[in-house]
Amino acid sequence: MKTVLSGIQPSGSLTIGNYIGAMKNFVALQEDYNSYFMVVDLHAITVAQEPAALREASESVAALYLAAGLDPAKANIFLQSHVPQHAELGWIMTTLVAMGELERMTQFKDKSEGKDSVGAGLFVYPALMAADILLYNADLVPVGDDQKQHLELTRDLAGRFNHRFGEYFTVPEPFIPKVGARIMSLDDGTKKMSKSNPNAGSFIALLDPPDVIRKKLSRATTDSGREVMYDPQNKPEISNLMSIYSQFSGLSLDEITAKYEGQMYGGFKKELAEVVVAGLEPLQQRYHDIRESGEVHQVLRQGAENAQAAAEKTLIAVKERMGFLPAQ
Ligand code: AQP
Repeated sequence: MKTVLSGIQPSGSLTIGNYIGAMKNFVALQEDYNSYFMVVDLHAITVAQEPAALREASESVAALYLAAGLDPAKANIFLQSHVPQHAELGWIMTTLVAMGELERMTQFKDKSEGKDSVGAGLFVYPALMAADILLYNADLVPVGDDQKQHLELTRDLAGRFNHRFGEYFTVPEPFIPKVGARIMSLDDGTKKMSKSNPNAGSFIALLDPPDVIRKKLSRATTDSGREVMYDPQNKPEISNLMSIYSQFSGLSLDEITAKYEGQMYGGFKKELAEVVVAGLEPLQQRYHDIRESGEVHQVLRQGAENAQAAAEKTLIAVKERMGFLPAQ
């Protein structure tokens, strides 16, 4: 059976972008793959996190995984920091990656832009991400479009290791959805929706109450013009709202275009809000039940135990190939 792996950072409240671009696909893929889905807390600390907020967000992301439909009987669900092999292989990957490769990463450029001081962790983040994937010899990595470049680098590092130390790592393939791989910000159709955006009006969080969702969508920026028409080049903002509509309703973009032909943006946005509210309601209900039950802790314990067993095997093989003297 092939292996799938992915993760989401507990660096804020998960957005519908994280859901559409990543989580929704995790749920579908667990049916046919040996699955590892992590809460990547070691990645989250590459930008400053307040300890209480990190703790809360880590548990919350794990509960959202379950609420969205990840099943611990089918998938290993765990926190990255509970499996120390990630940090160890991460260091090894840091020694294989070149500074120039890391300097080319657009996410690093975006996240460090305009900052007086940038942590070295943010710079070497892609080496840790490579380790996450290679530890389990994942065949497939479901991610949104923004992670494509990091995945390319992972593929290069797997090939580099195999070339220098002998074939060992599987070279992973990205799994990027055709529609919804880059949900854009509600206040700027040229920027990706991000959970750490300080303007909460720029994203819809999966746990936003219905009235907040309605307000955010009614205020969402729209392009000039009035036609509800899918044209990401010339009408990025209305096209983005149409992608969201499509993802939550199951209607195709053509069907949505036909449905709103001749109508104004206002009516479309109102109905979109109801589609999103209805789509999120069952997930929110399940989330609150899961948090109340406390079941997350047992799921994370079992997930970490399984993950550690697989990760340790890889690490032993990697260290042996690289010439580390085994502990006797
Ligand atoms: N706007 C988006 N559209 C589609 N997919 C998205 N993803 C993120 N934003 C969008 C996908 O969600 C997964 C988890 O992302 P992450 O937590 O590892 O960090 P990120 O990619 O940097 O996402 P955010 O929300 O922008 O987080 P912050 O603000 O903390 O940096 C990934 O598969 C990602 O592609």
